[in-house]
Amino acid sequence: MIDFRKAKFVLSSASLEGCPKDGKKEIVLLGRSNVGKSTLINALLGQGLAYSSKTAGKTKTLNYFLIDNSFYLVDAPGYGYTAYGTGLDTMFASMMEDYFSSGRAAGALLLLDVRRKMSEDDRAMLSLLEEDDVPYAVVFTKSDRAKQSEKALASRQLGDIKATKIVFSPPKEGAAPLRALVASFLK
Ligand SMILES: Nc1nc2c(ncn2[C@@H]2O[C@H](COP(=O)(O)OP(=O)(O)O)[C@@H](O)[C@H]2O)c(=O)[nH]1
Ligand SMILES: [Mg+2]
Repeated sequence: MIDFRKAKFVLSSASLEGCPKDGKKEIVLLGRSNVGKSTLINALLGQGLAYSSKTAGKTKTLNYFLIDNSFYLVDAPGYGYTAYGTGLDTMFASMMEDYFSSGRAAGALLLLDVRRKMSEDDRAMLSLLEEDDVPYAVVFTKSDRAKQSEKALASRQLGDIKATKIVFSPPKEGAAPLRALVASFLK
């Protein structure tokens, strides 16, 4: 059993060269700014770690949290607020392309706001995951604010996308389903 409460912030890096080299598995969290990534990390870890180590401003870094001395949770920079409003900015896009093609990610959680339509950026992220065969799950956030009909619509938007697993967050049962999801990528 992984003890998610045994967690610490390790480093932030704007390039693959600066990422840990100890070969521990990594689970990466992806999603637009404000989708609820930090909130999800804190729920998983049962503590407020993600806020305190949040990098300020426009710094686009991969933020590494070591969990139970066994694997990394990686908080990827939020996208969606670029200089031109739409489209992944090129620095960020190429960092994520390098990241996924490096094979570092044992799994990914793509966070989508249950009440919003998927953006171009969300779809670009999905394409990267599919191209590099990264196992991933979709986590619909803010489902406590959504009606049942909105949830149904959100799932349908995914259409034929291959995500094997879909979770609505925050689930009534708390963090357990999310932790199980993360653990499933570490087998
Ligand atoms: N109601 C509700 N609010 C949420 C949820 N997740 C995040 N939020 C709120 O959405 C805002 C952005 O969340 P944050 O975790 O900082 O997003 P990030 O930019 O993706 O890291 C904050 O005000 C959170 O309190 C959720 O599941 N339900
Ligand atoms: Mg955040």
